[in-house]
Amino acid sequence: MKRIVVDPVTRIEGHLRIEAVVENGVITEAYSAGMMVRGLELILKGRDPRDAWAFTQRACGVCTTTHALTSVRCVEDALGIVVPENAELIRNIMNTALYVQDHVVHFYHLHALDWVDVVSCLSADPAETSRIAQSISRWPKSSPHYFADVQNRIKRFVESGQLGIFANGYWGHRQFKLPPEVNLLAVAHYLEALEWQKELVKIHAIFGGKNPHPNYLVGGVPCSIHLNEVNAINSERLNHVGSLIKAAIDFVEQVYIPDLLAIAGFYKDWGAIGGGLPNYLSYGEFPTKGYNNPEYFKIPRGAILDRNLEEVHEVNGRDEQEIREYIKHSWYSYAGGDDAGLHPWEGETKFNYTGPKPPFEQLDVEGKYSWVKTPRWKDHAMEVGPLSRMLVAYASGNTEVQDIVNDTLARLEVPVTALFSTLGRTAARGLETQLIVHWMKDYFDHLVQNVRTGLTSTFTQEGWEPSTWPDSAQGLGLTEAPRGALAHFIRIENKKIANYQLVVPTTWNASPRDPSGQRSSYEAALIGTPVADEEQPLEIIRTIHSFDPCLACAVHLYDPEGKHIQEVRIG
Ligand code: NFE
Ligand code: MG
Repeated sequence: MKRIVVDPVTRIEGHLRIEAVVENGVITEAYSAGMMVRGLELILKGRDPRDAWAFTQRACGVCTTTHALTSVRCVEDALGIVVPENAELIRNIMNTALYVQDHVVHFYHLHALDWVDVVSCLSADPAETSRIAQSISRWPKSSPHYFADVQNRIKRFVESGQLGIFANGYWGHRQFKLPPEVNLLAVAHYLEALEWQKELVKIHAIFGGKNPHPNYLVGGVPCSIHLNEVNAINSERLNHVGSLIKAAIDFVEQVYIPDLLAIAGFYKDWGAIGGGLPNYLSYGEFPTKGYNNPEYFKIPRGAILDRNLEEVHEVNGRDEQEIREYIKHSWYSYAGGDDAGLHPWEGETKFNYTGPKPPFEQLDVEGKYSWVKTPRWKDHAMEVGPLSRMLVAYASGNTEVQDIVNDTLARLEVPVTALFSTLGRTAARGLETQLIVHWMKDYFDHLVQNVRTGLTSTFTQEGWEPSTWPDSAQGLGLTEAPRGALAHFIRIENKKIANYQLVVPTTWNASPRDPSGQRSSYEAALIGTPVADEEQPLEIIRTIHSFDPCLACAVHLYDPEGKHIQEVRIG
């Protein structure tokens, strides 16, 4: 049967190919394939474990810092290192800053144009846009004159025949539902968010020297605190961080969340589309009493099966029966054969490309068809990401999460089942941002309080010296990256890395089928999605983008020559 091919899916990181079978206007079958290959796990072998963060962080520039954080946690776990409280707080501030920036950028720059028709905003009445803006928010940039200016900028783009960054949308598609005035509002904020996000990440530069890819350190953080020292984290720098956090709270509360709710109100039907898998996994995140005490994390660790919010299952990444990766449909081979599943401490990375020479018409979905491995939790296919986190927190009885979720469902007048959907996934990302931006302030206030009382330590030397290490050790780093559950696994032999495996959020969500034929998140979520126009499969993009794909993370492997191995084809 003929398949719609979308390759590459754009407005994501990395190369993703989707093939979907459409019958009578509805998707009945779908395949997701990672079309790039890289090689971090091989590059890490034989290196000093204390350097692993710098290599793994290069997996991706979007969720920048998350792999470094996971890596230092993993190595510290292996070597029994416990970092000082200030280091945990600074890591939390950097991680929450990443979340807020990443989620806002996803909403406006990677996802909004699936719902917002840029060209339609040319026919908007700026005075009416201004009235709408002022009715949903007290954000100051909201005069008729301001929106008329934005409209003129877009008009000049369109008249020049060059839409620039807006060139490739399905403009005019009949599934765009917003009035021109709301489209104009969203486009104005798209442009503002671009400016704003580059300010926020200065937090990474202040604590980690730069962004993307700030510096990390096994044993703590690579910055010292001294209020009057020019080169340290001093009063001026702390004040700068404080003002960036304040601006972040304003932007999230006055721009992102009002826009999210306004746009969602026109797309409530997407609360019944794109649900996919009924299973949700969260490793938990944001330690309040240290990384080794997950019972005190702000977002809990746990798993939900069959959408049963009455029960949260315990998750143990060390149990070799729980997390396993399969390669039945991925271009790798295992010594134990194609049906084997390996816990990542025993993980293998051996390429085995069996597909035709690209470009090709169609994936061979009976055989291997992706560079992404297939992770499973107790052999269940699991969705990971903001929706999983909010559901696990909700079901675990976290009242902060329950309140914000219940309030939003009531405001949108949608049932609780609307969470299990494309709309629910996009809403969950916004709601967690609303919580996390305040947690960032809490961590910052706590850090300032510590410094005021003379507690300035940011690093421990305990366990740093290789002469103190055992002959062999293994460690596990669990993190919730913005896109979901992220794990690094290390085995150390004779002071060097013997094996290092990354099991990444997009690996869970974008993977091909497992040996028993179970679909992963993307493939499952597309089933039942309506497609109004097969030439312009906007609906496929909406559901896939709701996961915020990152194939660079998912296939953390480099082609040795660094060249493209896949011709790009738009289907
Ligand atoms: Ni490259 Fe990443 C995040 C990680 S992948 S973006 O968030 O880890 O899904
Ligand atoms: Mg991996």
